Amino acid sequence: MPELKNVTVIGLGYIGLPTAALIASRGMQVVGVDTKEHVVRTVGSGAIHISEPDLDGLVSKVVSSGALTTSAKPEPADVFIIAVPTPIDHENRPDLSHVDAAVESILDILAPDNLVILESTSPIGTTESIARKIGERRPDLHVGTNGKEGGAVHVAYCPERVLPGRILTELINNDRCIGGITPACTRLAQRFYKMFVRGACVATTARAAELVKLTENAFRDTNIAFANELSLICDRFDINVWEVIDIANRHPRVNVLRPGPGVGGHCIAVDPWFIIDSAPDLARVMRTSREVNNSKTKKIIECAEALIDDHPYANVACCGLTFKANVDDLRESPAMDIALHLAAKYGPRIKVVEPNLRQLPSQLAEYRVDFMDIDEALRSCEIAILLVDHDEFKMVPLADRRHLDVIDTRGIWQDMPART
Ligand code: SAJ
Repeated sequence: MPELKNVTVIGLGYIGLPTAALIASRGMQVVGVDTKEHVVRTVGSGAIHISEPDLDGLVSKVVSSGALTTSAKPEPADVFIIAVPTPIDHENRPDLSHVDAAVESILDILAPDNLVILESTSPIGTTESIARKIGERRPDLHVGTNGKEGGAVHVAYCPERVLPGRILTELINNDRCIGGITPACTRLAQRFYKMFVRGACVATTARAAELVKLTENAFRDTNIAFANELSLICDRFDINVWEVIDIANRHPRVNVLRPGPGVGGHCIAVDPWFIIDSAPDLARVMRTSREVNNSKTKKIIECAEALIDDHPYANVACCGLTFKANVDDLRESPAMDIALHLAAKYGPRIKVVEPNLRQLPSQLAEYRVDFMDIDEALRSCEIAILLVDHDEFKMVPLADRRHLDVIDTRGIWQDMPART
């Protein structure tokens, strides 16, 4: 049985770092690798460079015990986990350059019995192409199955599925989907994940596992698009969309998601393109959903401009910048796009409130907008564009916001009468 004691995790971002720390806390020796020098240094000193509940304590503990160390380049190990970004380019096509670089960086140090796992969201066929590359560049190694002398290199795909804000809990408790390029690879990867995952480790093929991950996020994107489309239909007929959803969801088989200012983050707004790019002629609902969700951001900008232009002397509070509630993550954030657009057009009349950031992001600073807390914004503004449903905003009582003209993109300031 191959050893699974030493692990190298390539990529110390939102997934790689919590994964490395969790594995290190389960008795394995882990080396975390990143191309960014400040990440290697920060994590190596026991601190963290991202914000995620309870991660700081765990990283500090495993670094001080010596179970987690960091390095700028991969070191020989029993298991290699690749958790690097897979963005899309300006034509919405998958950019796999970080995965390619990660594979390249381990080719020379791979040894018989190693297990290579890809966790990054990837187009169908990526794991098989990694196995092919290893086979071509290291003909001395048997990839996938044991050769005559034994000691294969095993290759598998196991997508991350955790929700930012709940990463450590979900890393342990969520079910995992594991697809090797051969059944032997799947079995070894299952053995590895069972060492730290409490959820089920469900076996499938590498290609199916790749599509499972893309399906999960494309499904959510499509469902959010339905809610966003419904919000536009309600606006046209002057019907409260939040009330419609609330009542429709009392049907036992209906669960409409929440409309918003568009879909953000590095996953839901990106991953459907991986399917659309692979099967453009078939993925029609998914493409339309992406378009609907993107167009919702433009619609909010238009509505905000119309309201602000109607009140030429009003100050405007942009409430929230992050891509979703109670995180500090600005990646692909529609709220940020809207605030930037309004700041560029209205300058110092725009006041920005973001309780999860310590200072105004530099892109906004150049427009001379003020950064303030929600209490000050309520005192100094006549208009509020509510962009993110942070807890701090939910707690604002009606009496403190009655004087405002509000565009509530998240439905948290609706104050609907009780109906039952
Ligand atoms: N959103 C809405 N309406 C909703 C739900 C979400 O507008 O009803 C918006 C959010 O405001 C945000 C975006 O969608 O802008 C995405 O937020 P999210 O909470 O739905 O998802 P993420 O991006 O934080 O995490 C997702 C999760 N995937 C699914 O729920 C299927 C997570 O489990 C994945 O691990 C993660 O993507 C990922 O890394 O792929």
